[in-house]
Amino acid sequence: MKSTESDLPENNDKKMENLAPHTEDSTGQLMTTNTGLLLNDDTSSLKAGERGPSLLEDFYLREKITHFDHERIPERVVHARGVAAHGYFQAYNNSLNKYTKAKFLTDPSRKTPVFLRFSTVAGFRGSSDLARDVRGFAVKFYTDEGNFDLVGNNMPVFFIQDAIKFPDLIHAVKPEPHNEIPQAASAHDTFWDFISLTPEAMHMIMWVMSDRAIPRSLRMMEGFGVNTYRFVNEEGKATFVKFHFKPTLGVHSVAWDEALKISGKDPDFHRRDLHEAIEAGAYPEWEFGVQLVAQEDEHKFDFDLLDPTKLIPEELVPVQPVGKLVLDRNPDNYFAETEQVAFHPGHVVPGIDFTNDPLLQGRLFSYTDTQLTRLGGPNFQEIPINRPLNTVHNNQRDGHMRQQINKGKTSYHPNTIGGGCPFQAMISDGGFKHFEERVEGNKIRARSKSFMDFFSQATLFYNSMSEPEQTHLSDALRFELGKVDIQDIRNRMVGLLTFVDKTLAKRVAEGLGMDVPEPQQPVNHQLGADADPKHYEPVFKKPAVEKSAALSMANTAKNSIKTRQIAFLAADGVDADSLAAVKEALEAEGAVVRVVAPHNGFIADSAGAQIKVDKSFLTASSVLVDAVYIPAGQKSVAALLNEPDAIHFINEAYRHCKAIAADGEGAELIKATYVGSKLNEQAGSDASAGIIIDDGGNSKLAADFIDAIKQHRFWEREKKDKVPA
Ligand code: HDD
Repeated sequence: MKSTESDLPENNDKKMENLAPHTEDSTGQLMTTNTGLLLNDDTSSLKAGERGPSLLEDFYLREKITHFDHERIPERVVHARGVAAHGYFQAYNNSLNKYTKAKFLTDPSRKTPVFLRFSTVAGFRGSSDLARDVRGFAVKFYTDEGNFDLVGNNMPVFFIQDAIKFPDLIHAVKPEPHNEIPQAASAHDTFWDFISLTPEAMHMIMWVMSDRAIPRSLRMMEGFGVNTYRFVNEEGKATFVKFHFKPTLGVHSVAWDEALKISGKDPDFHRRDLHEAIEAGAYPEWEFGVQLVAQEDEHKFDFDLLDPTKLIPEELVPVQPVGKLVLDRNPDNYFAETEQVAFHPGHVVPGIDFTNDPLLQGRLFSYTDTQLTRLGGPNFQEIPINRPLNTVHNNQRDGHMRQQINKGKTSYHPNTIGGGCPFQAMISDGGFKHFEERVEGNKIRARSKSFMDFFSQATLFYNSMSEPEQTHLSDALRFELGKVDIQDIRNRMVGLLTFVDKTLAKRVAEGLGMDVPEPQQPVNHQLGADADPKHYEPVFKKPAVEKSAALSMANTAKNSIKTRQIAFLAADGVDADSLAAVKEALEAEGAVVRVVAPHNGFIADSAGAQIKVDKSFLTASSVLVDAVYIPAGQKSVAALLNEPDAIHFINEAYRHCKAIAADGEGAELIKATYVGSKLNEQAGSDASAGIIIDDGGNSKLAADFIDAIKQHRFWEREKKDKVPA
């Protein structure tokens, strides 16, 4: 559409004045080429005659198509699928002063901007959010002293102990090279082949096979720094530190059957959930905490602090809350921000330093290296999302896409011509100084013997699970190994499981229709033929604690229904009061109500008012919501009884152990489902947990429903039923 003269802005640049640098807003602007030439026609290419060939002279056509041809950059080799948000971090107090000189952690008056990118690891950029996988949890803190990146995961340990095995691990889990199958899934031969030969992975395998690998929301996951880092204080004294983020909404997951269905119904489920929550002002929050270990206590544990396959049980070292991290702004542009952000565990600030964890040491090389290919050269730090708050001064120059215009003649140090600038900072001015760790030893390719306990924390994790969590874990292993074609791999895996827990091994073996192999000394197949086995022989230990409460999601916070999605199944004639009263009660607690009806548009309630339909049964699904309510209203319920999708909705919500409530005639719909028959048979038993029906006797339906939603799931229903859904 052409603009009329009166629409024209006085000056095409005027509107840009109020924008932050690097942002563009086309509102009210005229279209230009990339050189700023005002464009009069973006619709037709330049031709020799109306029906003639296009002309090479058409500089605009060539500019536009060339730009388009180069719109894609290589995706991340791992963690390709991601979503991010802006926010801030603020310390509660200065309690960390004793341990670190990092100002953003010790000065409660500072509000440090952050950018947090969540990701899955194995899938391509377009893969489903609900793959069984580790989730990346990478935070960039834009501190006044430079950027600090905490590049962590939602699980506190890792598969391997040494970065040299990372390419092998990733090659094994990624789609198989001959046919590029499967997408975003570890359930295939090559992954389990590698794992079955790598006993050090067993602890991490417990985490990845647990419900942590299928989160309900990115807002309901923990974050962990995984590797052990060091704090360094003003006096140069160091303390070991492990970083934790605990979500205020608690840690929650979906069921595996649900995850599979979400992958089809809404593969963007997590990214949509994050985006919508932030747009609605329900800002995701985490408490940031640390586990601190004095330098002199380095060897006091029965595991090695440098071994990234181990966690420090919170019973041994509690997590101290340090501050709050809040996400309160969605990116303006996915590519410019989320895709181009470059994280690196080596981005540290004074007060934070590394340990000799061999995984971390390798990571310190990998992350800059990968950006050179992904972002095209050494100037990626100049991309707006990667720039620090403070200005950058050094003698690095030139290269692809250089943005900075360095003034002056000198680009070397030392110099006199430039007055010696830029100067090196004194440590007292905040200059970074590496922690002076004393190091000595032979040059040797080996692992420490203190890394050779592969099973005790895998057992600790399994023992800390609730019964339903243990069942989910063994079901996940049955699923994954069930997709493995090579029997030897299954045998080796079940063999390794016997060292974690014999019952677990038995349950998995039963599912696979095989016998549990006789326990054999696990062999570390990574060994070269002439390697000294003394360095690699597995060691068997009893964990110092037998159970750790923090490892089970059953012990998480269950005190809020904020941002939970509740489907109201309704049709014309729905009882106005029954709908409005429960809606009001749920919304007052921060939940989101979605009216699901046989058709889009509007339905008329019993009082004749028009109720907006959020989704029809065609596009809605029980797997996309947390709970279901069926309001009263004879006509509405009669219509729903004729709607097979409504019956399925309830059966499926029941199968996935969600809270279900019905008011008045709404109970008829429940009775018509499989759930109804179960309720009759087993009233008052586990089968009816989380089902709230007001057939005249329950005056506090909304309150009971809210309590039920807070529980997240009634997993106890699971083992009672095999619902046809
Ligand atoms: Fe890594 C990306 C987390 C081990 C090499 N890693 C990447 C991301 C996260 C992690 C969250 C995505 C960052 C983003 O959103 O852009 N990685 C971890 C954790 C590890 C770990 C918690 C173990 C403690 N990673 C690890 C090793 C290596 C790498 C051992 C290589 C030696 N990771 C990479 C990488 C990536 C990456 C190839 C891909 C894209 C990127 O770095 O920027 O360099």
